[in-house]
Amino acid sequence: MKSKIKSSWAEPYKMKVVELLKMTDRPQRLKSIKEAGYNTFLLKSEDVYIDLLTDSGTSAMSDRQWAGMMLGDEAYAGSRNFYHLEKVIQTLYGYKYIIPTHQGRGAENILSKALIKKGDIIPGNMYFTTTRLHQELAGAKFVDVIIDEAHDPASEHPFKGNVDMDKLKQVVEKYGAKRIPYVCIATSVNMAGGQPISMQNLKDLRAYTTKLGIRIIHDMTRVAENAYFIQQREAGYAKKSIRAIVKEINSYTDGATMSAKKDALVNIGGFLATNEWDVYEEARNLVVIYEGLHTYGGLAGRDMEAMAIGIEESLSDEHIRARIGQVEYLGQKMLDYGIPIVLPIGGHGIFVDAKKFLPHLTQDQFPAQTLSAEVYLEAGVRTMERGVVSAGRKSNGENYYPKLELVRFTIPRRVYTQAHMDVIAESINSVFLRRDKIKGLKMVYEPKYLRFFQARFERLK
Ligand code: PLI
Repeated sequence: MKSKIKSSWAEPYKMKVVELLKMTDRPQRLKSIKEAGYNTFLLKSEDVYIDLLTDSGTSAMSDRQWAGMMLGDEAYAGSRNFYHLEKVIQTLYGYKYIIPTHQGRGAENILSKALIKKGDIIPGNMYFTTTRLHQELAGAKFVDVIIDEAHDPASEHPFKGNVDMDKLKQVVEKYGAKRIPYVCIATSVNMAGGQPISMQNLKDLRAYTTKLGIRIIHDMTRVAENAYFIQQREAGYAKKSIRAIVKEINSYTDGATMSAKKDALVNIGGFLATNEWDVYEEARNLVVIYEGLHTYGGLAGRDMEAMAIGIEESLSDEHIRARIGQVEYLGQKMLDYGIPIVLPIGGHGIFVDAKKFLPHLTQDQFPAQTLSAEVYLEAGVRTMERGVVSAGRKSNGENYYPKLELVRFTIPRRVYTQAHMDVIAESINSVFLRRDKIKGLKMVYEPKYLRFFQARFERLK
């Protein structure tokens, strides 16, 4: 088969510092994965060769960001780095009021507490683990209104993150607009495989929700990556910059939560943003309970400085082209080997379809968890389950059985090389060649919340 690998995505940076990696052999890895209960979250990082667990907090910061950290103003209140960050967010993202938080879920907690009443409904373009849990803990029920194509790994719809407007209208008719404090919209929908939402869909959503007086809250964790896909795929955007597209996306929304650990190129940090004074006022009251004063929100001054600089760097067209170019390179190599992956290739990683990869396992035998453990065993590459384990249980105790049973190969930003991508593709291919002999897992320990982080498994005989 002729490969469609593009060769024009070279990085707009060079290396100044490197981190040495430990190489392991198979017996060591077998011991490590058994000790970790076949859960890659419980592996020690030093036992991992290429770490694709997440793109969260794993970016390499630039020399400008590191220099910025030396400019940290560690005052308890009113740090100058807060004002810098506030200005960057207002200017580049276009939101009015900003509250820093220690990371994304800190913002989700505060936002959910500020806006949700018991019995409320939150429609959204697919769930995210922490986001939905905070909505549920605040008393709401999440309803998925993403288009059906998002649940089909093989569908090549260019905007699988789109909201199905008919599904949303049905939710509004069923529950009434008064019970919907906001629609929760993620850009680059993580659980769907890093799939974008289109600008047209956002415009339609804005027009519809404005009529009903319903807010749109934007999970903008990977907004720059979404903007890249709009630039590449949506009519009228090819000549617009990532900066301009990001600002336009945000302009159709009323507020945002952000995990700056992804797009914004920092190892820790996040924020809550809103255009409404009342919401800001309530969130500013809450942040002092859960995070810290509203001018630091659980962060050091130096962290806010690194974030301000990272946000600017993340919106460069050259950066995002190289970033997604690398992900596409890996995805295309896997396709060349015949590995079943979610299509189109998403923004932050490659999502392997574990149901297709291991068709002899039922979902109760945790195909994605199993495959993730096997990939580690094969070559020390750490990935993450995004299937039935991540989906967790409903409030009535029943398991959610998501259609998507995926293993996520998430690519940290500015960290690994093209040769690393080759090793990753070769390792998954080696597992693919012996897939018929792979046995499933049983769960032997299940934590109460967000079980995928700490659950333990044993291999089925
Ligand atoms: O990990 P946090 O608390 O900074 O952010 C939570 C969070 C919110 N929204 C989205 C879309 C996320 O992807 C997200 C965190 N994601 C992680 C940790 C990931 O590995 O994908």
